[in-house]
Amino acid sequence: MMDRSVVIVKPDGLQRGVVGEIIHRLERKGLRLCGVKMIALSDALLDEWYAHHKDKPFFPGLKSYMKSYPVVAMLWEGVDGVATIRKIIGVTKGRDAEPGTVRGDFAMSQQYNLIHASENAEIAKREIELMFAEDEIFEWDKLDLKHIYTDEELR
Ligand code: 3AN
Repeated sequence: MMDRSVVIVKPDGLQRGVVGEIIHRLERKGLRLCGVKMIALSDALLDEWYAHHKDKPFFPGLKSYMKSYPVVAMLWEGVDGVATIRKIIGVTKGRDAEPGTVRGDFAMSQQYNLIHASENAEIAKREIELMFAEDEIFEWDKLDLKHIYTDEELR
């Protein structure tokens, strides 16, 4: 089934100049870009976004890091897109992430790990509502889908 993941190139990703690299990897994979914008994250949004981390000792630092520079927020879609993109980004700690993943190839830190992607389909739905207005999401006919998936996979 097609699903959508919110991908954020975090402030360190912007500073490290990997925005294009990340878009390139997701594009090449065959995923469809449904939205993209640069945004300065607000306190209110971050409180909701990272509600599950609000009692963690690293929460204040995480928030100020996410507000330190703008981020690039994107919406990507594919069959099992959420799970596929989690594999592409690698595990949270850059030092542990497999080579070949975004974090494995470009990150060392547990906090400065360049990229966010929705953890599962349910969280993705909440993140899409938080991050994108309806008119920022684009349904467009990706003409090579028939070469990326079989008809059965697209059903
Ligand atoms: P992921 O981004 O891999 O889903 P989460 O949801 O556990 O990881 O954490 C969200 C963000 O919080 C991470 N991307 C990272 O920036 C930061 N973070 C997570 N764990 C730690 C930690 N132990 N120390 C500092 N920052 C952390």
